[in-house]
Formats: sequence, C-alpha cells, structure tokens
Amino acid sequence: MKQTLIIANWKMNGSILANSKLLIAMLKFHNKLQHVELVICPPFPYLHQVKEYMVGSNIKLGAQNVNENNSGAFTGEVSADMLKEFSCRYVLIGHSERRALFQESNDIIAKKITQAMDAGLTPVLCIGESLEQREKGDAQAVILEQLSCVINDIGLKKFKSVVIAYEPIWAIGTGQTASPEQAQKVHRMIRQYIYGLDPILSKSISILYGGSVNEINAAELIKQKDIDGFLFGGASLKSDSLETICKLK
Ligand code: G2H
Repeated sequence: MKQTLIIANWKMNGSILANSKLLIAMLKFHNKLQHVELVICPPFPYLHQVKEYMVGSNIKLGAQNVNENNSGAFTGEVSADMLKEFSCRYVLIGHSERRALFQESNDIIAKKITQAMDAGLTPVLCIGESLEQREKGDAQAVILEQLSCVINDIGLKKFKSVVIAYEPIWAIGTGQTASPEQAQKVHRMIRQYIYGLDPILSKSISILYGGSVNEINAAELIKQKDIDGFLFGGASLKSDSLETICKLK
C-alpha cells in the first residue's frame, strides 16, 4: 500500500518557542499514524531544532528550498549536501512563491532537482497554474510544460524518485481550495501523462495536493483516487488541524 505523504510547509513562520509547542503536540500523536509519512519543512534556521525533537520518531525532516549549485560564492544560499548533513530527507523545489517572488524558471528548478537527488534527497516538485492561466484554458499546458521541462532535463530514470505536488496558485493561502473534483481532474491528467511515459511509474509516483488545505476540506480531497497526500502551509502551523489531517487515512 502506497503511504499517504503529508508535508507541512511552515514557510517563513515560527519561533523557537512556537516550534517547541507544535513539535511537542506532534510527538503525542505521531506513533498512532498508520500508512502516513509526515514531513516537516521548517525555515532553515530551525532545521536543527526540529531534528532534535524528531529523534526516535517517524516524522521526517524536509527543507523549503535548495540552491542549484554545489558550493561556492552564493551568499545566503544553502546546498543540498548541507541539507543532507542536517538529516533532511525531502526538499521542496519550485514552490509557486519561489517561482513568482524569486524568478525561478523551469530550468533552474530542474538543476535544483538534480542537486537534491545527487545528495540523496527526495525532491518535491511543485507545479500549478495561476487563475489567469486557468481562466484562459491554459492550465493543462502550463502544468505539462512544468513537468516536461524537468523530465527532459533530468531524464525519466531520475524522475522516478520525484514527488509531485500540484498546487493551483489561485488556491494558495487564499482560503479558496480547489474542489475535490477540480483537484482530481488535474491529478488524473498528471497521472495519465506519466502513464504515457512509464505505466509502472504512473502507479508508484506520489502526487500531492496543496492550496489552502485544512482539516475540513482535506477529508473529501484525500478520498480522490489520484490524490496521494498533501503539501500544506497555514493549517500545518496548528497542531489540531495537523493531527486531524494526518489521521484521515
Ligand atoms: C501552498 C500551501 C503550502 P497553504 O503554498 O505549500 O500553503 O496551505 O497555506 O495554502
């Protein structure tokens, strides 16, 4: 049975005190989770704190970003090897906030994925369309372009270790979630595209949904055939919401 993957993206939130409270709450329920892999992606300065709390638990550590270079004069940046040294297993790559605010192109995203994989991290490739693109009927083309750029760059063999997170930009942090039907339609399209490249991979690859997921809408979303888990932000900062979502399956 494929594990449900639940990834908490804390974004640029938290403090040592707030994180402690959240982590203590998580440690109370983590061992009751079945068939769920829970991953916490804190801001870089808190990786060590989260790592210390997670010792002996099944909760995994992830990062929110990685640089596309190995090492060198890239002030303010963090390499994949550094993340690995801090016990990260996962790294988010190409989140829409990074694409929009930090001008990350599909080419840069492909390079980041290569760096992550070379260091032994599992990349979580974030893709999704804007409201304008959706309204113009371009959503499918945008999503397939985001996917194919990476696959063409890294090759299908490497792509087998990638997790996909579909996050429609219009649903991120807006409180406006895609309906279960809307999300399923896109997830199905993504899986069919992968099927065309590799039928076995289309079954094994995890396709997560993200965008204003909360403890209320998650119940219907997770019932959709092609939704394998969540990447979520706001609700991951509330221990009750996080626990409810983790226990849905
Ligand atoms: C989308 C999501 C986390 P939120 O960015 O990746 O955030 O759940 O707050 O919409």
